[in-house]
Amino acid sequence: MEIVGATGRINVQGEEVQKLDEFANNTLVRCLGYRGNVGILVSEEDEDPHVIQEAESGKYIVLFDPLDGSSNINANVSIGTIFSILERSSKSSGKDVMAHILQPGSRQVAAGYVVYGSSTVLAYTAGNGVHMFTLDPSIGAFVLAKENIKMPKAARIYSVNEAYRESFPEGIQKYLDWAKEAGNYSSRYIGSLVADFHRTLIRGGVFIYPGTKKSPQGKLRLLYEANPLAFVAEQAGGVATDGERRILDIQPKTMHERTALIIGSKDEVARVTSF
Ligand code: AFP
Repeated sequence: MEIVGATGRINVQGEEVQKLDEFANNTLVRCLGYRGNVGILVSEEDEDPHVIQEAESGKYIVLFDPLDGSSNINANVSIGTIFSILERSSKSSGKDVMAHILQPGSRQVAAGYVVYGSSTVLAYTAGNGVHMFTLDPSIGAFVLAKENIKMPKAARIYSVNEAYRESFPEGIQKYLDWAKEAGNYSSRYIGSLVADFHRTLIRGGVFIYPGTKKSPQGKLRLLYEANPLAFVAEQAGGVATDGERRILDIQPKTMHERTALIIGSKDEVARVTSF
């Protein structure tokens, strides 16, 4: 039980750090740090990047949320790991670490996530479709479960924390009113982005986390939450926007930048943004 519970520390995002957050972060930093081709690591848990190699050999940058949805750990609800992989920018010098990190999501070479749920599932894209694997603990390996996953083009499911409704932008409030009036929608909200997104990938619908009064820019992080999921969504035929811009086109200004996120089935995202 040493591994469950809070550490008593508050992270760079102002959130309570769980022991499992630290464990996941240390494991990823240690394992990725050994790989000769990884030059820079960016983690939700760490204020500064880990620069492993400035030399040309460390050509990849791995950005990750080591344990997304960690406030759900104690309730045994699905949580996960989200990752984005960039290549060092050829336009910048080897030593300009931030220039390599602050690239738009359209430059990701691969991205994906792992959900620790009723089974452990890995979904990833390297720009040629989305592929899903299931962990087989008896052999200690991920086994291909489904190739080329496509997100349903439309589905009447919305996923949003409606407790914040009054502080949502007017268009989102109008969409929610319209969906209720329509009478044939389901609401699903886990509170772990990675699990809410995975359901949206499989079942369709839309996940919405707009700007609120408390977090005017949105709560979710652009570089290691919105970008990787947007890449996966688009590769599966879905859409991801901040309400105005395609997520993958946003030029990041800071490493832990937040964004509003509307992501999911093509038709449903279009409907949300039409109000
Ligand atoms: P934690 O990792 O601190 O639990 O945050 C999870 C998260 O960033 C994301 O996974 C959820 O979608 C979102 O927060 C839920 O936020 P609300 O509790 O504000 O709905």
